[in-house]
Amino acid sequence: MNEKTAELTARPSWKALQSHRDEHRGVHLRDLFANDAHRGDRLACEAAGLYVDYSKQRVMDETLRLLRTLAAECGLRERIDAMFRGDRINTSERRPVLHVALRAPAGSSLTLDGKNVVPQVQAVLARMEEFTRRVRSGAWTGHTGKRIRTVVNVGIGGSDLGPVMAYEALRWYSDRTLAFRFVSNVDGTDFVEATRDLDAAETLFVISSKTFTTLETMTNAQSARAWCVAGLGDTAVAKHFVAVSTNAEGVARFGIDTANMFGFWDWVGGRYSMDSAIGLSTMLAIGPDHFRAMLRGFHEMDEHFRTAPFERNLPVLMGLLGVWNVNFLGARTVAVLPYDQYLKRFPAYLQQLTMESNGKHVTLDGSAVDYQTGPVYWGEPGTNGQHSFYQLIHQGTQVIPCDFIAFRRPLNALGRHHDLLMANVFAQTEALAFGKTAEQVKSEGTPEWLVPHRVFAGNRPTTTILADQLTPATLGALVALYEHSVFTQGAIWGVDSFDQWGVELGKALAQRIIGELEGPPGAPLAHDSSTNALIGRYRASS
Ligand code: G6Q
Repeated sequence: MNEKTAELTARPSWKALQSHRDEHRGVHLRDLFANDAHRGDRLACEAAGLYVDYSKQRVMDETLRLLRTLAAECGLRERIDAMFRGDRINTSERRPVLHVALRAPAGSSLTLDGKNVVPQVQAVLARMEEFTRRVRSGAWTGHTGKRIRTVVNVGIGGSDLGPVMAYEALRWYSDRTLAFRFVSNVDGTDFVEATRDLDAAETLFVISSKTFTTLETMTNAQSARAWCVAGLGDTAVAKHFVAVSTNAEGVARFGIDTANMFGFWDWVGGRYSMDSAIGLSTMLAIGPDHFRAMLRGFHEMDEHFRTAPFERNLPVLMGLLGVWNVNFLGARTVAVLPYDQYLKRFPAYLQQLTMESNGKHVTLDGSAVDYQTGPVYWGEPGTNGQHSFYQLIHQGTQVIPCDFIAFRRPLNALGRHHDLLMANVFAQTEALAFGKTAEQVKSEGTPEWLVPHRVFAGNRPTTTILADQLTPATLGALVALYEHSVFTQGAIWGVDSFDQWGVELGKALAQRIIGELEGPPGAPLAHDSSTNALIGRYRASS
């Protein structure tokens, strides 16, 4: 049993925030806007091409001041400096956390154990660029001399969600003569459906796995090799497989020439790796120049996070607002609502980034937390969500803070579509903040019995992130914004945002059960009665 309890809730600023919340419980966003004609401009901030309006969050100047005091008491400044300094801030894995080095410009310096890591990052980027140019120009051909038409990224978790999200997000910039598929699930359906209409002679597999030991990826990679060999013979593997990994030995053992391996380092966490070599499929899709532009967007946000005062530091503000909503207003989930079809996988990507990072029950020193940590993130692109779950956000019984993400200019201008899309963004945040009172409903001639159903309480917190257009640089800045706001929250909650021990137990139990499913049919089982019965039924059917 865990003896120690975390100190956060005993901090003076935490207590001050609780009293502040209790004192202003009855204050509605309607009042806050009525009392400050400039609130909408004042509580907004811009950096790296992202305009963030947080005026529709349930905060006052005093709330923000107290949140900044909390950040100071929790040592946020020191934590940021420690990350950029290459300290081993991922303490439970004893690793530094240096994804910011992945987007540091050539010629700059970020040192780890006295060594500048930027040159090695740039060297891998240069190799990725060279390979990308060869594939895109047709200089790299398959085993039979045909050019590559389809790239299949095989990976899972951080080695899948970033690549697939970025590919979808930047599809507009992609080379349409190349097709991209993503295989992650160990469910054979994923592989079979992804490859059923492909010609092996024109297909390139990118096996993306930091460790090169992950069960799902290794299983899919073996199936991919068998599929390729069945079509083209044993000697074809060299021209149809490349690897992205930190494990050169594992790559070689699998049969991929390490000359066709793109490396990265143990200081890049899986969910923070889409801008490392794990982004090879992204670079193949959008080309080296757009990839570099994406890195510049990331870097601009990194610099903003590192240097801007907390009053106008976007990741810090968003992180602190998240803490306010979760720990003081009782929010348990956050909805991420991109009003851009290209960002359809962004909520899924953010789910891993936020929930694997901050879904923790102990602090860095192993003390049990007595407060909520990471909330559940979920979402769908607008306007689709409006016709399904928005009902609960507007009139349900729980506070669901929402992040709306939108762009001033569309990538696909089509008639009135963009005006209609954007009208919905603005309308939703307005409706959620201000609602509709019973008096307003009655004044519209609504029959008395229907009035309660048509009332909107309002006071539902939202943030709107508005950028000019969805570009590679904007995507980089947007991802970095969330990465660093997750970091900010982790620093307040005192957790290790860079480990993921919670995924281990299920993996280990599955290893044992695999043996039981594939072993002798009648072998005795020693699980609980439920697990025994389920395995028994499965074995009986196979
Ligand atoms: C992310 C996690 C996890 C990881 C996958 C894939 O932060 O560590 O999602 O990315 O388990 O791991 P490999 O890249 O090693 O196959």
